[in-house]
Amino acid sequence: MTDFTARYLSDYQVSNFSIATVDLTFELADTATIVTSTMAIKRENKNAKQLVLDGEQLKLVSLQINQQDLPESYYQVSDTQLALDISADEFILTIVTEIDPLNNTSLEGLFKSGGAFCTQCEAEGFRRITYYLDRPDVMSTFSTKVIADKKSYPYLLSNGNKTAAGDLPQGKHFTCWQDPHPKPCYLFAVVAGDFDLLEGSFTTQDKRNVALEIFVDKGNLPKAHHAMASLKKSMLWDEETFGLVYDLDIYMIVAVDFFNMGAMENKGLNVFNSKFVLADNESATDTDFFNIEAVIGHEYFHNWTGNRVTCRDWFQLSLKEGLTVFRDQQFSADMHSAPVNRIKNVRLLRSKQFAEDAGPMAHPIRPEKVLEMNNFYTLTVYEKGAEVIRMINTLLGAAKFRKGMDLYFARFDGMAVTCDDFINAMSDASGVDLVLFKAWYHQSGTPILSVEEGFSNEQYQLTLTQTNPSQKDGSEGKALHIPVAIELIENNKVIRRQLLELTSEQQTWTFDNFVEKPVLAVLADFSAPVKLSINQTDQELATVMAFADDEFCRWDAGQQLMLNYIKALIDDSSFALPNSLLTTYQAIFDANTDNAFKAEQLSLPSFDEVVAEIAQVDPIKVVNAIAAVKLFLVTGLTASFEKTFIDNKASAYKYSGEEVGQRALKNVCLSYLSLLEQQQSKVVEQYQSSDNMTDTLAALACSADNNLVDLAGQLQHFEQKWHSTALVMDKWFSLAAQQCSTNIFSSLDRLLAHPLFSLKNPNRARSLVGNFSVNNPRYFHCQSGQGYQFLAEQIALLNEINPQVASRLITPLIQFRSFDLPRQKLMRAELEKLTTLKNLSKDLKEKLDAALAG
Ligand code: B3K
Ligand code: ZN
Repeated sequence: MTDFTARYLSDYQVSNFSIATVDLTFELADTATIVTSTMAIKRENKNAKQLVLDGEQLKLVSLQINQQDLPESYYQVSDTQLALDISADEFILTIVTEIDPLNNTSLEGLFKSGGAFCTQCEAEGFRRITYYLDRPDVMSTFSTKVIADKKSYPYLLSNGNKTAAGDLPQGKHFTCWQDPHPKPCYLFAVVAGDFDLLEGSFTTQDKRNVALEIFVDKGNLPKAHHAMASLKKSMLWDEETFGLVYDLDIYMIVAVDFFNMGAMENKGLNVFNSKFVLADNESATDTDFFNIEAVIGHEYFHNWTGNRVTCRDWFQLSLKEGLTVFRDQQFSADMHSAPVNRIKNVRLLRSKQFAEDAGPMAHPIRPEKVLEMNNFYTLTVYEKGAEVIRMINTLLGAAKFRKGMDLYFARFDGMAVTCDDFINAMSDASGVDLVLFKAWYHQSGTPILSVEEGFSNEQYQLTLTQTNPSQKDGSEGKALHIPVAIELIENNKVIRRQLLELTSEQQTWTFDNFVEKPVLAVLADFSAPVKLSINQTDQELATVMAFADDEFCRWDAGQQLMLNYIKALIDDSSFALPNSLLTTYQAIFDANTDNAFKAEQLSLPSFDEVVAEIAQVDPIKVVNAIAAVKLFLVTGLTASFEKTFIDNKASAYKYSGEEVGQRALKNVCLSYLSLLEQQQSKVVEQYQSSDNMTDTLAALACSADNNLVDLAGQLQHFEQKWHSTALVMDKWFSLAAQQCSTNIFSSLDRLLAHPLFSLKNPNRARSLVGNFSVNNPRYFHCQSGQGYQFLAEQIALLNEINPQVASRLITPLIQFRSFDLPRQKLMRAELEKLTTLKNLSKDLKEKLDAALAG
């Protein structure tokens, strides 16, 4: 019987016992791996009588205290715990457990991914390996011995440095590892397998040599070079930017095909979804190359923000995740175009995090109540968490922010701490008062920032008002400390730039000496994660688009303009779009800006971004309105789209900033042109002539989104060419699921039955099921409810196989309140059905309860 008791931040207590050292031995076998754990334990709280260890899905084989068997009357075992009555204050506890990695489809704890053994312990997976104090504030020194068949598993890896290795009878061998840095068990890892190994090295600023090793499936070595280069860039960047130097002699990355998320920062032994390691010019897109560098960076940066300084408890997750996302965003911005990266961050936040904040699972970046911790690796904790760190950076300025980071490490290196500890370090180092700012950590929901302007007697008045949504407990949302960066434009020139700090519900600023009312560019660089409510005329928006200094504002004004017209079309589908829009859009083509930025300017707000703006909207109206604006623009400006498309056809593929920008711009133009029948031959031609995955997929997406006649042939050709490359077949399943056709449901059935499809593989499940429900809105939201039913059926199956993946994929259904009442009813009905599942996981239970409450 699953335990559905929630845990609360307010219940935190320090551990009654500590574990100074852990020695682990793994005797690896498919269905019966034996784990021996020997721990040096000390009672820290004299009043604590029982030692209660966490453990799930374990077979207890034996139990010894100081090498003596413990009589059964001294301990109790349940489905989730091992409770021991021990009188000694310091003792050695030896526990032997048996586990079944082969049948572990949840991919938590020890499991098999393809032919390799690997582990995933964060958040609470270590308890599926052995009984332990599975909480991040219990930090111990780990040593590990791994034993396995030598032929099948030539590489036996764990955290830290290798201390011994040798052969054993019966074709087995062993390797021993010692990690000198005390760590919580969520950072523990073991991997065993037969890999190709790419070796490299990095010399630290203090002239130490670090061996870099990337392990990939046999035959994939040529695809690991970009990952290696990215790792070296990350190591150098962290030294140069934050003075943070790597602290072991070896850094290993293992790429596996079956993985619940992107990657995991285990100390000295990262495990990665192969999607974020493998790339070559033929099989990877520009986005893949970019993401690999970003995720390699993210995991590497965790070595300091996460591993050296970790979380006291899981409610503090954003301490390491928000901060590390901020760091990886800064890294990407330094490696590529800062404004384009910022735009991408904001698009993600607006399309996905705003929806989460408005939905039933809304939570502060530091949640207060959790049933299943894995449900809280969210866009809120990660992306909004990063925005909160960014606001601190904005309020302090870069130099003081760096001083704050230095103080944070000086105070807390080797410790498990809280978000408050972080903010206090920032405020102590800088002298900046962050008391009010702390509310960002305990308030959920997206603030609305309303802007009122006034002008009289050469004075410009700006009034900012913040409205914060009411909280889950019914309390009112309180005023937050919001940094609002603005520019004022007069005569097509920015003449004033200022950082305003809104610290109460409403404040007014007055600016003197203006001949006429200036044009406002607000939220420069998106200085706060808020929704903006502002009435600017088309003329003002066009001025901001053309003359603001801040690139984000220039881009955002264009988005605002388009959004206004998309909304008008949602209200009234016969609304006539004005020709002035064409003039404004033509100016984007004509401006002397870089291609990647232009590509972002030409891209309309996405389905999700529009949904986030309108209460209880009819999703089909959203799809139609966006399509109508797109058609209007391409019909009016065909020549510009066509010329830009042709001018940006690059020669042989190269992954470099300039070419990436060219391809992005060209492919945005193709996406517009593909709406016009007489232009559709361009799609076919690009598909046929492309030498790279970015252009191939762009062409395929045009075919799928417009259901072009060539789609079937293209998909077949693509499948023949790539059927044995797993990561590329994920793309194939995604595209096939995106087909905008009335036949989609029979296609989906065929895809589910495809020999290469399996719900057990998270990447596959996400490609097909996830992509259909997120990127095929016309059919996911079709009036019959078939789309919702399809998703719910797959979730029901995944509930048994892999609850974490099931719980991720359910997101579009639980956000039903964003849509009109008929859809709400249909989606709700599917959710209600899911509540009756046998063996309902905690992951789903938590979300279903939240969604169906009230
Ligand atoms: N810390 C891991 C995520 C673990 C997710 C557990 N469900 C990867 C990362 O954020 O870097
Ligand atoms: Zn992370």
